[in-house]
Amino acid sequence: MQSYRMLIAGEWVEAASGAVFETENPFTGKPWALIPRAGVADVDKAVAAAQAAFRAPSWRGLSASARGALLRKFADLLAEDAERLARIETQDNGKLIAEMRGQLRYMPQWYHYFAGLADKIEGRVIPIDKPGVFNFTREEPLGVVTAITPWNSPLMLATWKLAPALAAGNTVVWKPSEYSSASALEFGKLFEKAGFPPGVVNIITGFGNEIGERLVSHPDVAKVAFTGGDRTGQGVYELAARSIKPVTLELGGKSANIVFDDADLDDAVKGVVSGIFAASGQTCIAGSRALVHRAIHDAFVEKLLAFARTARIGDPAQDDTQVGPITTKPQLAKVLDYIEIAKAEGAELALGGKRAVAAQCGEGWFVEPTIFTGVRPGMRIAQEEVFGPVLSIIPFEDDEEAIAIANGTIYGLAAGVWTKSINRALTMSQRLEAGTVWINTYRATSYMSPFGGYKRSGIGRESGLTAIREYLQEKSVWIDISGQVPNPFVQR
Ligand code: TXE
Repeated sequence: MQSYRMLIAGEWVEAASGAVFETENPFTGKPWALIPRAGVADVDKAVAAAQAAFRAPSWRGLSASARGALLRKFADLLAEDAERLARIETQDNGKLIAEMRGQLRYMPQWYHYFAGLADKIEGRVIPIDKPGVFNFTREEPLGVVTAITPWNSPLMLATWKLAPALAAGNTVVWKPSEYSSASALEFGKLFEKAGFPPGVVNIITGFGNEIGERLVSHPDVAKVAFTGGDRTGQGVYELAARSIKPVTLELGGKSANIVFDDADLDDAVKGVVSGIFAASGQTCIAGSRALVHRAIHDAFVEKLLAFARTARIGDPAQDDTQVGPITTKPQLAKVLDYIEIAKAEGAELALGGKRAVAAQCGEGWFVEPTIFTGVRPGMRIAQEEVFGPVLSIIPFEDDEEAIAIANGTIYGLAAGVWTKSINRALTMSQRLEAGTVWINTYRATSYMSPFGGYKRSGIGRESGLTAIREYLQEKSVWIDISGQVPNPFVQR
């Protein structure tokens, strides 16, 4: 079994306690590597290293352009190492190799984009209302940022945090999910190779319930950037509030993919399938509710079932596999539980509904692509995030009802709209309460476009121009140019 170490202050180290944990391959169900199990002492060491690096001239003294150059160098190394990292991630979290190759090919763009922004972070001169005074602003980094990331897209979701945080001049303590630490530790080697000073990026591995609290509440951590489940996110937010820390939170959803009666049904079928069965539904943007206009409901469902049945399930490391395993054992149990809940609520099972045990699934943690029809908006299966390949089809009568159902959850991460009408497309883009609305497409994201949630789906935005603001603070500088400091006892 392979043994990993974590990255603190530029050194590859074991946990102070020497403890390790096993990480498992979801396709074989077997452990394949040992990961350091950090404790509170390791958190403190990593934060101290990041704090020292933040203040050191080797980072603080770098010009913004030099910071950008480091990020570009990192992007190039990442591109060179893409295939290897893709394979490790597939082995550790069961994502399809085909998807991982796509992600890794695209990921360097985040570093290039934010490298380009690094030396365009500018303050303003304020035409202040007081005579004899010059006032300007500086945009400054926050300090030590902790990035806490989940297992569903380990490197990509970390990239969304690391690229802007570093471009803005912060230092980072990154804690990947305990279910997907290996690729993070491999990734860490590239920061070293690119020439980032020691301590600028630290990676500590371990369990959220053991070290999460210390990371979030540490007095020297200036900001928390978190992606994960909404309960955990709520706890992180409450804890961060106690020490008045800014947060960005990305907390999943129950996104609606709305198919109108004027849609191209073949396209809509592809969009709905990609929305829920890609990554076996383990994406925050999963289109887990298909809202379908009654006039086309039966025709749409027939086409959808026919297409969904063609999905090739199996070994995620094979190029032509289309549906891979569930990443974690608890998640497998959770998905199967929700299937039972849906049945008990009276939803009609139209496809799948079981743990997949086909020969090509081996001992892996697979769930059959599952589709429920006749789902009512108030059912738990239509309200709660399953995070698995389980689609709920909900019929609707008209546009108003579609909007009411789509907006009728606590979440607001994304929505899809399938229509040929430009009026309807624009109206929907305005009225849907979601941070991202896709029209006649689904799942598109880019380093250039802001991503984040409305309502309980989160706070703040990742990617795009606005993302770098999440990692900066504004300082106002006042300079007296009158040369006359007034008598403080005389009111002006
Ligand atoms: O996530 P957690 P889990 C949803 C999905 C899934 C559910 C649970 O519905 O079924 O969350 O998944 C760290 N303080 N999403 O349990 O716990 C943890 O170590 C600080 C949605 O895996 O949110 C990991 O690094 N950190 C989603 C990270 O939080 C703590 C992605 C996320 O784990 C902590 C994943 C604590 N007290 C799951 N406890 C999305 N938005 O895409 C845990 N962590």
